[in-house]
Amino acid sequence: MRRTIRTVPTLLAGALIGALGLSLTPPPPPAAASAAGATAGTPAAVNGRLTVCGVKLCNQHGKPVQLRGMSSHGLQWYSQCLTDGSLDALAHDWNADVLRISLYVQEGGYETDPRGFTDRVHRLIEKATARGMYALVDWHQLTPGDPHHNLERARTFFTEIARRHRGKTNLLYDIANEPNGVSWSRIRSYAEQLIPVIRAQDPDTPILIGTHGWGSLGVSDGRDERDVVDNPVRASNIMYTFHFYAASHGQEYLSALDRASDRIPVFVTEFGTQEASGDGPNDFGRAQQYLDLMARKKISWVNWNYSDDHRSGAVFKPGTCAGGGPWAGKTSLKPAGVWIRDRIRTPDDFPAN
Ligand code: IDC
Repeated sequence: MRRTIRTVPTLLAGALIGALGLSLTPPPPPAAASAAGATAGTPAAVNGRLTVCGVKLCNQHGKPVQLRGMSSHGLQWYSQCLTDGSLDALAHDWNADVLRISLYVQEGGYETDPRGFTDRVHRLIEKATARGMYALVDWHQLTPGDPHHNLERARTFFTEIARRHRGKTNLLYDIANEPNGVSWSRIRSYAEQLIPVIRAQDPDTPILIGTHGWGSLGVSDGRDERDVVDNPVRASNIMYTFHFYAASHGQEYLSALDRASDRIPVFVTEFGTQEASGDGPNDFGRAQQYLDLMARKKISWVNWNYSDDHRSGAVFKPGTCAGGGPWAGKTSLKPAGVWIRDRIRTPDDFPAN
């Protein structure tokens, strides 16, 4: 059986939970995967439906888990990097638990072709499901930064996604990538309008909410996590997102993540080992500090990004996607790709505590 999501304590409990998961409650095979019979022992099969438990994310047995995986680049630009071969590599060579499906709303994304982009997301959810990964559907609003700008579009999009996929146990919804230029209270009001729309279709899938200051818990606006702690979104089974870029965001961000994750459920839905532009030199030392913190506290994370964009944060070398790989192994990877693949593949860096 392949190694999957890390639970507490690490190896023994992982094996035990895996065994329990398979013997007591065999997960129903997802429709798309049953033909291939490929899902037994995968992260999504072993851990099943995820639920927010206190400040953690728990599997179907109530054990805190940490998901690790990759974000796509914008679907409007880099769909060619999301092939059957590349997703096989992500699931079976990288051993990723989760694929974040990054649906830009502007910049040539969803708003230009709602039908076409919604169908692309449907297909990618099925591909992640067939490979036993969690599918994190990312409503990638960015410019403008006020999520209310896209509220009607989000209602339409998530209503269809939630209705179509509500029978699945491997989904997560991220309803606002990086709100910016707006107060926390404005984001909160957006979340409180959209969440009931999603819950009406699918009452159980965890919902992730972007925080102010580009997902910095307010830090980049000179604020901090207390805005959220003092005024949480009035809904259950939700988490708040935090984003960082290690070469740009140092101790102040790290401390905010550490403090916040003691008080509210936090999911790092995007980070890079380089600068906030997604480019420039990597700071692997600083990035490892974040990873150590997230391992210790079972904070799930997703790295930006699984494409061959020229920037240093895109894991593949330019030309890889047009050339159809090679996807597995290290030959096609930039330094950030080699580094992050190692950290997704390896078991817990930290002993249980
Ligand atoms: C970048 C992309 C780049 C694109 C730009 C604007 O790499 O190709 O032109 O967005 O859309 C984020 C955002 C993410 C950014 C990334 C790197 O969520 O969309 O991608 N980043 O700048 N937040 C911090 C960094």
